[in-house]
Amino acid sequence: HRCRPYTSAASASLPPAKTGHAASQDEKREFLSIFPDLVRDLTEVGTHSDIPDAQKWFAKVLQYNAVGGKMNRGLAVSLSFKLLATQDLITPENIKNAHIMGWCIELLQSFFLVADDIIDGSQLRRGKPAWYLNDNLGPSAFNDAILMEAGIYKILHKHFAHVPYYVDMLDLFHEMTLKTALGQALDLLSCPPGQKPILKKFTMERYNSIVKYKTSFYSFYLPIALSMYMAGIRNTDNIRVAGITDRELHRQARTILVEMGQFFQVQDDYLDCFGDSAVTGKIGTDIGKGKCTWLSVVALQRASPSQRLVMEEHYGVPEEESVCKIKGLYKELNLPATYRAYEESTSSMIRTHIQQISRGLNHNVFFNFLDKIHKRSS
Ligand code: DMA
Ligand code: MG
Ligand code: MG
Ligand code: MG
Repeated sequence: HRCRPYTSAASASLPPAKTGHAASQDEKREFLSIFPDLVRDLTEVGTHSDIPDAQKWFAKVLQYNAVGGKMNRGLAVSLSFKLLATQDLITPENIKNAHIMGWCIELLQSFFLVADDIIDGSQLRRGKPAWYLNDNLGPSAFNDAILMEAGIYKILHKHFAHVPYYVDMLDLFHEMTLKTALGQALDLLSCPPGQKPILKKFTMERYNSIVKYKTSFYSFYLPIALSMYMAGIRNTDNIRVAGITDRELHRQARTILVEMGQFFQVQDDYLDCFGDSAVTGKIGTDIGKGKCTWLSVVALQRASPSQRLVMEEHYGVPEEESVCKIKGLYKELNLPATYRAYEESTSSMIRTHIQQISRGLNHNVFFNFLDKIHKRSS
């Protein structure tokens, strides 16, 4: 019964568009305040009480890994829901449900980050040692990533098993997880372990596919799609009182959000090399690991034959000296200035695209999300 093609009631008679805003301190506090309840759902619900050691460990994993980020993804669900839903649906209970969904995205993110840091050999995450390095956990951190992923479905079942869009929601989480993992696979295929990165594969087309899959879907489409499902809540007679399960609206939202995600990952790549660790809370590894990044792709597009040789020789070599050579080359090729120009032109292009999408979707959902990432330094 999923994704029934409704004609959107919202576009037929349009109320004045709400403008919305970035998350206020109060909203962040409110979002954070329900986290302990979710940890309790996962660790003290009476199930698994015969294995208290594992439950205690799970709580510790959640505490260390799920909090401390910017929470952009998690907060986006309620911010967007408030813009999309009719006023009667914006109740404290529904806002809380949006926050719970938001935390499920944060758990998905934490699951991927714990794994990503192991894979990428990163030292720092959110200003703390990456989980696998904390207390010398090493490979056993891998199971903790699985714990967090499994936690998502426990929470969704507890809070949403009765809602009409439960199956849509589960499908969406599963689909986003698969897409992200495929993106991570593609990311890794550019730099096979024990080999030099395959620079001839470093095209902009390939890069765009990697980041579309590994970043855009779960970071941008997932929160907005969930808020769209929620805004489609039915009344007690199961009549849809306002709703956005419309396939065409989802397609339009996805197109714009994928673009935004690509923009976001270009920023992530830039910050990996040129960002301030004190602000990003992480230490870059892309050059040493030989990742197919926006910087490496643009560098290869612009490199003279001798500069290409520098890339062939030093890209993907983790030693400090090689990493410095590559950073020097990036500067020689003026990549910081190119990046600033890219940031300006891409954000204004995304703005134009937002203006072109259906009026059935409040454009401020997208403008607000874009405002949050434009010119970011962390
Ligand atoms: C991250 O790509 C993608 C996922 C799915 C975690 P990345 O390795 O560039 O992220 P980060 O810079 O945060 O390690
Ligand atoms: Mg990484
Ligand atoms: Mg990675
Ligand atoms: Mg990165």
